[in-house]
Amino acid sequence: VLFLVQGDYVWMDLKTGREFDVPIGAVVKLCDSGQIQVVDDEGNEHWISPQNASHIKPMHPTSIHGVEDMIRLGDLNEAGILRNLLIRYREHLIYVSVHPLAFYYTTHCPYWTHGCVGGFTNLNSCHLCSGESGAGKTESTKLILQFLAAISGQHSWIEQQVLEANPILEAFGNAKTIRNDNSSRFGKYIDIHFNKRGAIEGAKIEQYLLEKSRVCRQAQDERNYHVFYCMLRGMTMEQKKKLGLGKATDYNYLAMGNCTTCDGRDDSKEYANIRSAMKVLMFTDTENWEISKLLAAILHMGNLQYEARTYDNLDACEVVQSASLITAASLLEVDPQDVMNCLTSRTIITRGETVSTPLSMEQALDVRDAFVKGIYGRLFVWIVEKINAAIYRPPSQELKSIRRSIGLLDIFGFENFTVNSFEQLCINFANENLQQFFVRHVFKLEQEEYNLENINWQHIEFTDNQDALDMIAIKPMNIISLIDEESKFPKGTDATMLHKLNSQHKLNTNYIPPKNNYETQFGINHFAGIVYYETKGFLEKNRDTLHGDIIQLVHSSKNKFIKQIFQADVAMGAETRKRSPTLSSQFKRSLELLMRTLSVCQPFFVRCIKPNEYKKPMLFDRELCVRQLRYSGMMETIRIRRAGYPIRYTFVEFVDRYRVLMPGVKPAYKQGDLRGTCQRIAEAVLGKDDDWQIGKTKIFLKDHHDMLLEIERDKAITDKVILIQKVVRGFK
Ligand code: AOV
Ligand code: MG
Repeated sequence: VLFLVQGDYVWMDLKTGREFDVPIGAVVKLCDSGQIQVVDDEGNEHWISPQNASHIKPMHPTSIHGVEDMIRLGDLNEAGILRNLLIRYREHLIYVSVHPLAFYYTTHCPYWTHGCVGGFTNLNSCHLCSGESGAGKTESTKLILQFLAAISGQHSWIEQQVLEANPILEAFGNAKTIRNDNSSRFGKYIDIHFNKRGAIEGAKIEQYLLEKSRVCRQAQDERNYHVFYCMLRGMTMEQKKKLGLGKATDYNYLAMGNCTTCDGRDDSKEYANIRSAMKVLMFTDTENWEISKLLAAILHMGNLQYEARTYDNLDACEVVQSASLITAASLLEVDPQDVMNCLTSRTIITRGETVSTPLSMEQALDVRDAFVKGIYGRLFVWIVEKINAAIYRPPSQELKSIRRSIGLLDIFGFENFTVNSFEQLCINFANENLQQFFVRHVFKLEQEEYNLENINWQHIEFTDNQDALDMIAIKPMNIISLIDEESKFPKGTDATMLHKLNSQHKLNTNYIPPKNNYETQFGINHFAGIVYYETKGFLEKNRDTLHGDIIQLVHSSKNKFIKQIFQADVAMGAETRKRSPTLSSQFKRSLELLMRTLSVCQPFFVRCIKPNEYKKPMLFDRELCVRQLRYSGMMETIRIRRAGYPIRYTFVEFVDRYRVLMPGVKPAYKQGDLRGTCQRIAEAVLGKDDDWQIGKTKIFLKDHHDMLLEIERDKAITDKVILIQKVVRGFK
């Protein structure tokens, strides 16, 4: 029988049976003649009758006002975790931690003072932000970076340069989407290098797969990359005049989503920030101007008008003579007539003869868009290289061994739109990879180690996304490889590709084939939910090639900058270009390299949870949060952490660190029976029956054991120092 008084906190389970319903916190308002009135965390009142008394349970005191470190919750279940998130969210203390396997970090960063930065371990560390689009990965990455800069305490030029790289990357690589007003449309890994005094001495940025299609196409209520709008708002009239520029609504490439402004963003102020950041990163005025010229040329290209024509019964078209054409050509420093020819016909060599065939209107538009995407994509890569040139210092041979680094990974989050295309497949594939890295690290390797060391251990069930990942990219005939194969096949179309995917995978539970022969989409059951992909345009996007006439046009340009960013393409030659790797294979390769880099670091996982789907402050959607907690594996993570032994030392490490706690114990290298010595020390300090274990090569401890050992060690060392001081004084 529950004895409750007014003001008591309880869990209330209304037993609705809905999938994402978990018990909600509530406070008792009235107890009256057997009936209890409670107010739940969302402010709703309920009367609970005596026969429903089993619907309420008392709340553990730790859940009443919340805790900073989630592992300390007494009610360590979904309801407890969810309420803790809610409390932190309401109080604007959004960060909580579950150190060290997985964590959300707090504003006070208790976690930082542990092993990660405080006492540099031998291992470099990496911090992986994950969560769906808009959850807060980029903001967290920025906070971590600022924190690292603050503790490094130098305020050096290089440190400022590392910090200022971000506004530039965001200007060119972020955009407003319906999920996030500042959505990253590329992935980045920043490796920050520290010298042996712990000061930042440089960094290196790796970028992954910018969504180029956005330059030409945006969905309703979405924008192109920020930089375009900033430029149009922030430039002087005179500069704009030189580039022939007007306002955002004048350009097809900017106005397609019917949204040229973004609430809460001041594009003109942002422009000033971008410019000053570029100065810090050593972009010269000339370079800046050249970049603006290319951006302006892109906008003018998007305004070209076409007219359909028929030549010899062939569908053809012409570019209408217009100011846009003349300005675009003059900014690209090419002949307008060449631009026209390039965009409306294609040169092919058959039987040694060069012939020019006209392009249909649709093809011509595709060629134009491909050119524009080609320019923007290469510009982005050039900008990242330019930034790296300013902030990256290769280590000298002598420094290599002592330099420490901390890597920060911020990729594009899991996405599911009404219409999803090839880009979403790549983005979600990357997230699937990251999730597997997490699962491997937290569950698989963990349990493997317990087994190898013969540790008594209760196996914990966890959801493994390996099967989905195998189907997407690992096993033979995986989805990516089939798309790739079809992209290389001259007669391949999006339809033949879908057919192959169906026949190969229709029986796989992670694959959802189209319902009928007319449907052009397939579905994948990702760890974070089912996503349907529209296959139209898949092959073209994956091939990502520019035809020879365009390269020739660039080659003929007098603009040194555009020639520079296309340098590799011009040098390549037509045949090599045709065989150059597809987008998905390049992306897959760069993800593999990334995973390899991460696997030799000590990882820290930052799990970002999105409170609501409406980009609104102070709106906590319980169901959405539970869903994210579940698919990200938070419950299992906490369970494994509670049941497991997060701290472990090899026998040598343990003996050498803690032998001060037992008089007369010799250093490890003088020990015959290391295991026995470990055991003796642990029994003496931690007690024989406490829950620590000794394996074949390591000793396994809980957090509180580690804390106790450290406190005792501190005491022992201080005592020794006092003793030595006494002895020294005694001698005097
Ligand atoms: P994302 O990086 O995870 O999405 P962001 O880090 O860009 O998401 O966060 C989205 C928005 O949420 C930000 O612009 C802020 O308005 C708000 N926000 C996130 N974290 C915080 C915070 N710590 N404090 C205050 N507001 C925050 V994407 O890049 O779309 O996957 O591709
Ligand atoms: Mg982001």
